[in-house]
Amino acid sequence: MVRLIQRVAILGALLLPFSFVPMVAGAVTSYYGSNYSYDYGTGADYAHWLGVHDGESDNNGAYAIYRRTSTGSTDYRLDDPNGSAAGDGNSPYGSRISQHHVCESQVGPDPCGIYVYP
Ligand SMILES: [Ca+2]
Ligand SMILES: [Ca+2]
Repeated sequence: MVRLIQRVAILGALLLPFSFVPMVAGAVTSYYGSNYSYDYGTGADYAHWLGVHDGESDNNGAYAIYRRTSTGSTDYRLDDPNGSAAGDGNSPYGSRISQHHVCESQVGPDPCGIYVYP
C-alpha cells in the first residue's frame, strides 16, 4: 500500500508541471445580442471552419466577417442563410481562421460584436 501511494505521488509530481500549460488554441465566440459566430478550433486543432447563428427572430439577418491565415487581411462574409430558423451558416474548410466577429444587418451601419482570435 505504501508503495502504491509512493507511485501515485511520483506520478502526480511528474504530471503536475503539465497541468498548468494553457490551451494554445480553442473555439472562441463573438456575440452581438443573441447572435454569435464561433470557430471549430479546440485544443491542438486549428480553426478551419466557422459557424454563424442568428438567435433573434427580428428579420435582421446575422452574418460573420472573418479572415484566414492564407489570405491575410481579406475579409470574408458568412451568412446564416435562413435567419433565425433552425440551422446555422457554416463556412467551407480552409486555412486557419485568424479572426472573426458577428454582425447584424440593420438599417444604417451594421453593429458587430468584438473580434475574437482563435
Ligand atoms: Ca435576426
Ligand atoms: Ca438559422
